[in-house]
Amino acid sequence: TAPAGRDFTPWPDSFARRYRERGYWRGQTLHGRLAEVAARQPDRLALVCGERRWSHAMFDARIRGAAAGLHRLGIGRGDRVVLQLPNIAEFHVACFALFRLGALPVFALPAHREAEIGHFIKHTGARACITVAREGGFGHAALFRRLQARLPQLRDVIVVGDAEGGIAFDALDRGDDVAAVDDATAVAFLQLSGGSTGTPKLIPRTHDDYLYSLRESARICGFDPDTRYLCVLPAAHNFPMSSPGAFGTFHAGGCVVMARQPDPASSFRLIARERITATALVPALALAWLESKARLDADLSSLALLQVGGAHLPRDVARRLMDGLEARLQQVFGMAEGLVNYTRLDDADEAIASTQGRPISEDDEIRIVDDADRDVPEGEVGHLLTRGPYTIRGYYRADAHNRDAFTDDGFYRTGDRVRRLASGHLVVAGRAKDQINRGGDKIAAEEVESHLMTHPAVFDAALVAMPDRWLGEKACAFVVLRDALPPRELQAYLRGRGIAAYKVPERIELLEALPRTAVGKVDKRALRARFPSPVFQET
Ligand code: J2J
Repeated sequence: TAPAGRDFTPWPDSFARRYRERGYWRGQTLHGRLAEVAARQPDRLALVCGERRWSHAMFDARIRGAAAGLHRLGIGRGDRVVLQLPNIAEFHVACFALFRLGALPVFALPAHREAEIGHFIKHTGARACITVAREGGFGHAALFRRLQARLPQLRDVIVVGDAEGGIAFDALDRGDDVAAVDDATAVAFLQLSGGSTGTPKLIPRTHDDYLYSLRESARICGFDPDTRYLCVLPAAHNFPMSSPGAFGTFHAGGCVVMARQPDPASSFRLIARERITATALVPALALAWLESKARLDADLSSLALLQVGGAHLPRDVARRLMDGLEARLQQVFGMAEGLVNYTRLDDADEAIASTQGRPISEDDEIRIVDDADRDVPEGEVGHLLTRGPYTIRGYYRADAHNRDAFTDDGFYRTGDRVRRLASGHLVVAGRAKDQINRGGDKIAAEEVESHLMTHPAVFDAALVAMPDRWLGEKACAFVVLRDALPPRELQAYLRGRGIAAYKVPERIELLEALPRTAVGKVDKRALRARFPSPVFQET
């Protein structure tokens, strides 16, 4: 069946014209910028991965080689290619090689399994994927081969490292240079949304808009050729990719160090060895850093900037990070759909500890509204709507959903509840969308509920967030059963359906019936009220 909906919703002409006039959109592509940096400073270090150390010239050569090889496989302009890779250098080689060809990486997270990956392939009509044979004991290439049997449109399974008989990514690096596709107005890739719907939505980002957000992010965060950025969150996530992340580091001519293991001790070793200057963490990981014994004898003196974002950072944890680490703390409140807010490096300590920053751009339009889309009085909490030079106007092939997710005049409904201070800084006060933020990993309640409902013994199910000391939130499923069943079996059932492990609820509570509101909807507020403390508390 043909996917319903438009691939890309353009900005209206008047907006596009303004964004160009103001110099936000400059007609340069992501790969074009990288090639420019490589030409200007070929010998500076660009990428460190394990024992491999590549200069910008070597990185550029590998990108060109991979692009030539992918081209020979027939991959070209407009093709979608699912990327599922751990934090290794090839992640970036593959990205920029696909950009050069005008092909679109579809960014999957390493935790995704049959259900998510199968959906990405079907929904985008992907004709190839790039992955590894195995990581953390899981066979990724085998997963794609199983899916290929069902979805023959997936022609090529390309494998980094030991290809196990598949197409070896490393062997692509041969052949003549292929001319780069240089259309900065084109969609560069499909990014994953946190989502709150039954199936994950994909986010089309253009070269023009993404490059603008990278460039400004790098400036705000003071990235320059001396920046050494540690990529410890999954590289495919928008935060370590673009805020300013790895792409912002490349843009600034700095060096990205890939952390394949996310545990604090491994990161501390890399920080000391590579003299890391900046990194990005989710609050759960920042807390793990604080509590890690390895911190006491680690040399973290090079770390000048510690960014924390992706989920609510409690004020007391922010204060402990400021006291316990020499690095400047920065809160980042962003979303793959666009809008990113940063506390500024020269903000007062209290603003850094207790706000989630202010937008990148003067042209990031912010509205804070009530349930009827009327502006709330200044300083009060409301729904955050936004529109701007790097915020999408529509999801990929999702016309029906887009009518709800955007206002008629193009504002994106973030689903976040915020208030704004006189300084323009935003404070995230809660969430209206039906999502669980499990330590930065977003779980769409509806998605897991529909998987639960396919079990013959399940009559009704509702997923809500419950408080967790480490992750901030975890998922709890309230389930009404038709036939007796140990809750543990439902968790095993969900895993068997092939959904990412982080989406499997840690707790399952059996009920006689779900509480309902006057209009007959499941009363999730009542379900959440069963937990002793609220999950999300503005501090
Ligand atoms: C509270 N909630 C937050 C914060 C994100 C930079 C940083 C993060 C993301 C990201 C990103 C939060 N406090 N500091 O893409 O470029 C929640 C909000 C938001 C959703 C977006 C970036 N920072 N959030 O987390 O697309 O609910 O992007 O709408 O994964 O995470 O999730 P995602």
